[in-house]
Amino acid sequence: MHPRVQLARSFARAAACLGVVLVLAPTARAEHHEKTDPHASHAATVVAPSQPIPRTSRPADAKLYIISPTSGETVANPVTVRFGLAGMGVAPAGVATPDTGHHHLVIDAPLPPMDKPLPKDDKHVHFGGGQTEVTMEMAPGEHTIQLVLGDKDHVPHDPPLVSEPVTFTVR
Ligand SMILES: [Cu+2]
Repeated sequence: MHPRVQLARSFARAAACLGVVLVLAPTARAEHHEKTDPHASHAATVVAPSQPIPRTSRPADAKLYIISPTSGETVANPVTVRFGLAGMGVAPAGVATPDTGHHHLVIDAPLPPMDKPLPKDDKHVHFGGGQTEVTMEMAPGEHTIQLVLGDKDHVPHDPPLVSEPVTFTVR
């Protein structure tokens, strides 16, 4: 019994080593082919692409808009931005209800890519709780804001639902 247990253990250890080798081998082979064989390199690209992120469809006639402030307006701090959505509903992040999404405010930044989760930082603010307005302090001067609706995973819908940008001044 005792030697058999030892044998089984060393087999398991060998299998574990083999497993590591098997996992690493395809990568090493792909790198090798990339350098030596252009056809194999192309095949490797097709086999292992970055998977497209699933997108959520939405009603074609939905509208996203900024109720206030309005373009050209001058406002005082704190600034309240009100979000408008028609033809769809607001749902918190993580909730998979058809034809819903949550608001994202892009502040003084270009629109981010529409085929991946929206960034989350000072210029890309998520309202994952289902909020429909925000009140915030903004630096005096001109600002441009834009709304993007995101699905439960913070990914813009297909097609993306984006508001017109609004440029206003904070005094
Ligand atoms: Cu989000």
